[in-house]
Amino acid sequence: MQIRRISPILALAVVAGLAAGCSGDGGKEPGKTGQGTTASAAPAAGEVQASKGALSVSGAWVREPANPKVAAAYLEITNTGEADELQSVFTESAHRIELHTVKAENGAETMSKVDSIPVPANGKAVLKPGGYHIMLLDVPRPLKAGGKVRLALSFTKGGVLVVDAPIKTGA
Ligand SMILES: [Cu+2]
Repeated sequence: MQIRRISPILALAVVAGLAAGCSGDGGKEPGKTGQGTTASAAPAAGEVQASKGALSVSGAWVREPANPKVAAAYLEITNTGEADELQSVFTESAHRIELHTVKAENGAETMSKVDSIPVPANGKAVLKPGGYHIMLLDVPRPLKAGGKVRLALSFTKGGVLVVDAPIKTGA
């Protein structure tokens, strides 16, 4: 039996549970970097980082931000089933998250908020620089390359998938 809509509270609980032990209370943690967990090697390109039902997620990463208060996360969602949508994302690494797309207007690229990101049936949703992305806002602790960000991705039909997105420099 499948629930159509996962409650934000439940998704948050998933993240909180999995991230237990590395939360801190917003204060400084001398000697600790990133999430406080061991940073493993970055996953190989195309490697599936999480899967559930028809959905799998690969290539998740977060760009080390120039402005420490905001960051963008990118990943690929492969769907072998019916059309779905990425509805919301939760993380302990940001106080606020929005789903964004990039639009070209008068030759300038601007980001705008979207309610959800479509995941086509038997297809892929690709979140990448210059396109759809997950925007992390009000980031409490600086995100540094070598660390990682745990993201809980909540889908309309597919439930919640959790991935660890390595923080990297670059475009
Ligand atoms: Cu954005």
